[in-house]
Amino acid sequence: MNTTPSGDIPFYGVLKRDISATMIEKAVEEIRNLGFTVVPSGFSDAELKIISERFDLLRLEYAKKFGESYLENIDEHNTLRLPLAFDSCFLDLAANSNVIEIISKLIVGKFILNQQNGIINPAGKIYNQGAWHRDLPYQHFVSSTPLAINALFCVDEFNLNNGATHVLPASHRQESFPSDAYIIKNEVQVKAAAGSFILIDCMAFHRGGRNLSEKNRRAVNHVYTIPLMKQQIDIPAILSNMDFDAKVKDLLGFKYKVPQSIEAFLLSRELTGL
Ligand SMILES: O=C(O)CCC(=O)C(=O)O
Repeated sequence: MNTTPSGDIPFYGVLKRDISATMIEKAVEEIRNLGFTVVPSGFSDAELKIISERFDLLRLEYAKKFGESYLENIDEHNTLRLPLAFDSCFLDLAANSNVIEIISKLIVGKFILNQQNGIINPAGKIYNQGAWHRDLPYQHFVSSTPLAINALFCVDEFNLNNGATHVLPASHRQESFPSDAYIIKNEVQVKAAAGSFILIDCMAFHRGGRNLSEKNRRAVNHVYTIPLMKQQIDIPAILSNMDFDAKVKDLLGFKYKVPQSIEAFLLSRELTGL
């Protein structure tokens, strides 16, 4: 009989074994197998307070810029598109070192930030993320390694009362959306502290829960994908007159802009070898 190094899990007949010692490795193992996990962001309480305040300020600024009733008419009133374009504190979320380290172990090769959205699960109201979906919607394939990962930053605590995210474990490993009975039996609701990230393989089915509390439940989602997938909004174009270090530029997709001509394509080959 064999046992783990700590000696408490007996097994036999095992030739292959996954070993996860660090927080990062444990998170990677859970996402690979179950399709989701929760990790701390490492932000201090003071930093969290700033993010929370800036989120509320941005919501006001955003509604003023795009028009509250227009946003409501197109069901965009509970979503803030690309917050990092308005306030650099949201870039710190997108570039969080725990998230980046985990994703770099999951997605083989390069990855980029595909999208960032401030999301509000409104108290006592219908939520536009409240129906089951994949973050690569309309897709029904199974891949041996993840092509896209969602990192959902909890600005507020996620609990059973305010609509913590429902996830269907291991559903990134099956092509079709399962039956009602299967979902009801197997779904789990993911509780998470304010300041943590819920990481979900984008092919795992999930949905926001019903917010039964009296306060809106705020979060910032990030989808990271292989560069082959187009960004939701052209991030390099929006941020073209801002300066970032090389790593952040790569993450934001500056290297992967669609060349506007054959000459531009050839130049990008010359510069990046891609
Ligand atoms: O708000 C939630 O709990 C889920 C969010 C979600 O479904 C998404 O970001 O794709």
